[in-house]
Amino acid sequence: MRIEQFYERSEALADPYSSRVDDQYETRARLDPVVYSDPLKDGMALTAEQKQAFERDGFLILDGAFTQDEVAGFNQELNRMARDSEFLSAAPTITEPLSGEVRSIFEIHKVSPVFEKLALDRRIAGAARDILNDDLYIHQSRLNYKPGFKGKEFFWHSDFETWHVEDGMPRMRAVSASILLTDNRYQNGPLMVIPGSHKTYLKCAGRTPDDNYKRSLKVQEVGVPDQENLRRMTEKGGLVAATREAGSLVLFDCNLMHGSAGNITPFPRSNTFFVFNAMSNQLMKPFGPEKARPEFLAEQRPKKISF
Ligand code: 6CS
Ligand code: FE
Repeated sequence: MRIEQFYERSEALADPYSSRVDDQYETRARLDPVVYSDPLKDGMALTAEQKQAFERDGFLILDGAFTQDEVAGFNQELNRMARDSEFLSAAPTITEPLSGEVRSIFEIHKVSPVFEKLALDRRIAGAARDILNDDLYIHQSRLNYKPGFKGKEFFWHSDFETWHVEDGMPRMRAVSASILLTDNRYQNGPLMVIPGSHKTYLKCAGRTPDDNYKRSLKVQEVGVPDQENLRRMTEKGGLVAATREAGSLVLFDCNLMHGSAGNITPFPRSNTFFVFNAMSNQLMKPFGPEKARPEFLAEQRPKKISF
């Protein structure tokens, strides 16, 4: 082994969550808590039982967290944005690999007052606070359209593996909140999760290509699990699809293995996502590539949110 490979490897060995440093997949125990507050005490938005369920499963689904009127307002904003070509050309958008249709819009909490207000709603930020038990900031937000007929899949992955390697998120103290804007049916590519998978960190094989985000947000090819580990995880934890009505809230741990199938039905499967990170878990330099990803994907100047 060349001396620089030795140091590269020894640096990687010093990082308990190193990934994409060689051609090996390896499962490691999670070193961080899941719920950082007292799971026996009710929080500001979640009961003790809900916190215990989140700790056990790595996710929690709150049916009907938002009323149909509120959902109608969110969809009005979604359609306004999707129809405004000037807005789309300025906003950080990612298009579908084949059709060119809008796949995701990022930083929706910065470009839309409606979604900024939603991100700070106590039903969402309060739940994140109950789990992370720290001052919070928004690491990333996005609107996934998954349009009818053409919405492509999001292959299995742990968000934390990407946020650690490519953004420099040090530990597992972040939570995603997804609000379903359309009915998520088993036919139109709902979010699928592997319960309990958040407790195992999967170090992935491969190397992060330069400017990986330009490809990974359309089709993720590195930082994705191998079939053997995926099979083992699903045999252990099963598979749950968040097939719920619009207005439901899905909270999931940063390291939960999740993905979603493509959408060939006429019904769009649109969800918003807000990722809350603990202020004590602010980004360092990426643990993988030298260059950090652009700010629309990973907040580099965190400001504590008040809600
Ligand atoms: O790379 C990321 O940050 C994004 N990629 C996926 C598939 N999920 C998390 C996040 O939005
Ligand atoms: Fe994800």
